Amino acid sequence: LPPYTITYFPVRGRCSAVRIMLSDQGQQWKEVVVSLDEWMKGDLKKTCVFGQLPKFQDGDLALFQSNTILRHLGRKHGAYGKNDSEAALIDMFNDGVEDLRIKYLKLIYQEYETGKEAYIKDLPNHLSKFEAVLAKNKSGFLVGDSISFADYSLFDVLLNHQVLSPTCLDSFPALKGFVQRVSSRPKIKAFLESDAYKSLPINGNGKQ
Ligand code: 0HH
Repeated sequence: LPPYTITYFPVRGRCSAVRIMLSDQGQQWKEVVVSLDEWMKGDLKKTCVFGQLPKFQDGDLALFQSNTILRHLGRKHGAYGKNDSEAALIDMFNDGVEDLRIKYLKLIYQEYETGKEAYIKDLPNHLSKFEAVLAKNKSGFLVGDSISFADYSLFDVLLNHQVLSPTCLDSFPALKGFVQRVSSRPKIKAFLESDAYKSLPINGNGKQ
């Protein structure tokens, strides 16, 4: 029986990096898919610490907050740096990815029609920061010489942005190389090619 359970809506959304990470780490997990109708009944919401999904269960431990889930898996599976300094830098980059993710979600859910053009125009200002980090760290990862939960989150956000704007990485060779390398890790490649991944929309409102 897999020790992990993800309870979430039928989207990639805030679980995509978690699922990519679990796949790459060779883990199995159970999915509990919550329809919008089911959610609207309100019973599940009442049991969620912040009234939101995803929920992640590791045996008896129930976690909310997608970045908390990533950190927990980082600790358990050796994807949180090799010392406190690396862990702090990984936290920093993950928070940077979260800032970009929030901007992206605001565009998708609040101002897609009116804001897309300006968003894409401003995007290099954000991508260039991650480009500089990856260009400097020759290992190909954000921090140190092995993959961390922040890499999985950056990877997921970059995949979403390539759907939003297919050419957005063209002037960022380090980011392009990063996406290519992470995509071709065998377990990630298999997951990205699976129906479990492909059948889910990125977002809940049909925009991407
Ligand atoms: N900071 C939290 C985290 O990182 C944010 C969680 C959050 O925003 O975990 N949860 C949202 C769902 S994520 C939530 O629970 C966005 C996906 C929306 C999919 C909608 C359903 C589509 C069905 C096809 N929202 C519900 C709520 O707040 O009541």
